[in-house]
Amino acid sequence: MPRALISLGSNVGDRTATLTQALHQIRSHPAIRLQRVSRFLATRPIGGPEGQPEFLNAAALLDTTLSPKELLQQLQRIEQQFGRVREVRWDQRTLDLDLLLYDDLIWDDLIWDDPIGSSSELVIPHPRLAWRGFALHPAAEIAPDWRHPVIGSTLAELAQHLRFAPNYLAISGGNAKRTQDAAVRLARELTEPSSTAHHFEVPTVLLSPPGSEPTRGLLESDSGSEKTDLPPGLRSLRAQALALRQAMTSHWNTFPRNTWLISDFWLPDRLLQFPHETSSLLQGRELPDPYLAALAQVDAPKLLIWLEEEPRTKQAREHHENAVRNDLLRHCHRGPRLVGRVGSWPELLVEVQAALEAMHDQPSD
Ligand code: PH2
Ligand code: MG
Ligand code: MG
Repeated sequence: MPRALISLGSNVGDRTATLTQALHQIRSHPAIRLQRVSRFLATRPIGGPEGQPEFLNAAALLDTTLSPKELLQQLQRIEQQFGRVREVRWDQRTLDLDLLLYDDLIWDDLIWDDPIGSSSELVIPHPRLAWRGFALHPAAEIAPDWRHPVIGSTLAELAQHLRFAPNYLAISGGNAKRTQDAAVRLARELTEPSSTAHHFEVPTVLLSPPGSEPTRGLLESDSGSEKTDLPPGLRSLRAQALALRQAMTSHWNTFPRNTWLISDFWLPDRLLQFPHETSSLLQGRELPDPYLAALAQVDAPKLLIWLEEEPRTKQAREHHENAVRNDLLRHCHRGPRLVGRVGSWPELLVEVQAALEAMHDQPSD
């Protein structure tokens, strides 16, 4: 029987009673068997209008013969019974029930070319699960070994990542001008006190000017121990890894741990400039060990911002460069990824702000 993982949230009225009654409703559905329920976790409201009350969040593990779409409809029916009205995005609510995972299904209307009617909000896995502590921690409590089908890590590993990865945000966009713009704008707008409910200190932004070799000095100073017959892509990757590592060290020697470091590049993207060396990736093989070792020199970003061209058509996804990018992603990133559409800046800013807030304070038990 298929299994599903759902999240529950409430921040209006008697939250404990609401979650308890909602679980009772779920349990009494003939096609659902409720297997496990997490503890109820009090969480700070993330995103949406200011001044909302605190949330109570939980997760539940089910067996069900309902399809994902049928299950979503059931969840929405229960939300309505508790007087849920959808007007403002991320507004306070009596009850929110979200479908997080359904077996190892990857369901995205863009991939399936199915608009899924009015329920186009059905994207599985839930696109924000991996960076939202209020959803991930209860989920990892009851299903630690469930492997996220897109990211490839278990929920326990993702929860660890969220707790312990340093506050480093990398931007990948396949185009240096674009990622640089995004890094500069993000740093500016995130630190602007008036523009955000939550004020972020983002004191370090690492920029790699288009066409420049930001790590030349390091490459030379390292050349004594570096074999010169190494493939150029590997040399370049190693050099940039060293530079990034040095920048990270100096950032966290200078600033508190909760400040963010942003880079306008994602280290593995460097390999896109060396298509001959990376052709093995496209054939579905593993990235060779020396490359993995170079990448392992630096901490993974806590969040990867993944800029994509508009429109995200099937053809664009299958385009050669995207294919290599997607291969790199599969091989090199085991953390959350926020997909941003190039050219829709306000939406991206709102998403990133909410994501940073959601990652900011993690329960430590
Ligand atoms: N849900 C949201 C937005 N923000 N914040 C908390 N703490 N808990 C939630 O469940 C929640 C939220 C959108 O569904
Ligand atoms: Mg929700
Ligand atoms: Mg919802």
